[in-house]
Amino acid sequence: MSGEAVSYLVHGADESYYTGKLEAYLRAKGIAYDVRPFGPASMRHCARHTGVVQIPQVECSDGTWLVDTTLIIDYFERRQPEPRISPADPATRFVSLLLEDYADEWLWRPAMHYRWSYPETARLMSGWLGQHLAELPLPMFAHKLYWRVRQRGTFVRRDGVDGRTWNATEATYLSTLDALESIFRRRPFVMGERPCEADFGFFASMFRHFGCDPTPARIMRKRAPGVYEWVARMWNIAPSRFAERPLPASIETDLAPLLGAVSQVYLRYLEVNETAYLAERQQASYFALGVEWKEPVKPYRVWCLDRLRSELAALDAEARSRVAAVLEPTGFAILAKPRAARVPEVVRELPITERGRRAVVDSWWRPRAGAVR
Ligand SMILES: N[C@@H](CCC(=O)N[C@@H](CS)C(=O)NCC(=O)O)C(=O)O
Repeated sequence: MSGEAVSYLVHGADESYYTGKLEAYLRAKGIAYDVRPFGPASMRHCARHTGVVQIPQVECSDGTWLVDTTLIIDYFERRQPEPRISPADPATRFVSLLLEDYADEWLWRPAMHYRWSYPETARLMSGWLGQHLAELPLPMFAHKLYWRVRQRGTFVRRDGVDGRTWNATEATYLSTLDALESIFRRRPFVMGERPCEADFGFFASMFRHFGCDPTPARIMRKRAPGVYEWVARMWNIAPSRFAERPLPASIETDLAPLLGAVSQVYLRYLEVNETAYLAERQQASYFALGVEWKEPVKPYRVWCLDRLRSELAALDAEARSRVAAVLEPTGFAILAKPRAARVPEVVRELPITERGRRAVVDSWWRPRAGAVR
């Protein structure tokens, strides 16, 4: 199918984790787009079409809509395959998707912590985000206060970061920097000579939060200059910069620290989140990185695990055994389980062509009070 006539308007923000991820992907594909900074009215407009209050959301000139960066990448990989981002080798592609999901979801908490727990960064970023509320008749200090209270309350404190988990939260960022730094000493992108899903997953936090917010950016520049350079390489990406290079076709051994964290920490957490969801509990609690975490159950991440399971189930025996060989047995076993009895219906198939859905949900796919109708 040709997408030439369609133009893309990204409702998003210069401060946003997932908007940065999507922009880098569109730049890599050579897909032209415009960004419109979100505000209360534009979010209502988006939610009327997609049922979701989150950014980014893509309004296509043919009247269709795209949401969820993981699905948007998958959508364009099928619609406009060249230059290809997704590895052709099935086991390598699975690991790329697994790392993308891990980076998207597990680095969100440290990214929010570094932005909202340190006053210098929180002051700056609440000012930036305050601009998005300009259409509301309130003074700037009120907009700034709103963001500081909302973001720190929802995404830091209520998401399990306190005095006991503070160091473990920061250790996640620091160990990821170390793992990526040693990879970028050997090659330009996470899995090989050109970017794949895993690069865009890591880019979400590494660009807009860790690479730009003053507190974590200072750490990145000092501790991991190779990661800092990769952030710029990813932002300056264009088809001509990688299209002639080979697609990654093997799982390099230096991915072991990242895949170890996926197996030992992330997949176990995903399983706990799923069990709590199925039991209709509001909270998930688990031990990881030497501490106990308590956080809200996230329906969206039940869907993430389900999606990874479906991808693994679609592999042939040879590809599955190559994936099993790079994961710890317990992590692989979680992925190899059958689908859960109940999986939330998260995003309708892309592109979204019909207006509205049953209920408006937030970015963790929880029903939103005061839904837009
Ligand atoms: N899985 C979604 C996540 C999108 C998301 O969580 N975006 C954040 C901003 S970067 C958001 O809109 N959060 C909603 C909120 O703050 O309520 C994606 O990949 O696009």
